[in-house]
Amino acid sequence: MKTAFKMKLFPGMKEAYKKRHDEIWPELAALLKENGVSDYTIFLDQETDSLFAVQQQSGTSSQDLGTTEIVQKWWAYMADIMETNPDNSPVTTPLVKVFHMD
Ligand code: RM4
Repeated sequence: MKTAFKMKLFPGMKEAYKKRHDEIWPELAALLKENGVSDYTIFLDQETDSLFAVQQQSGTSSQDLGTTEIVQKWWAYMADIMETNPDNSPVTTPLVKVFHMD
């Protein structure tokens, strides 16, 4: 199942965000894959600093893994450049699919 959600980057943090994701921790990538997350892409709207994430998930969403230590460390690592909740999880808004074409 393909799902999408948006997050919010702090202004001027595009390069930092991209660099950190270009260098995503192998253990985080492995955890995502082990939990059935694939084809996971994040786009940035440079006008609004909104981040749009799209993922293929078999059950668990990438955002459901916050009980794991590696995701908690990643969220803490990212918290200085994006909007987060008190637990460092990204502020996310689920997006509604309105069109799909294979
Ligand atoms: C994002 C955010 C998400 C995480 C991805 C890998 O910046 O932290 O929660 O799933 O990175």
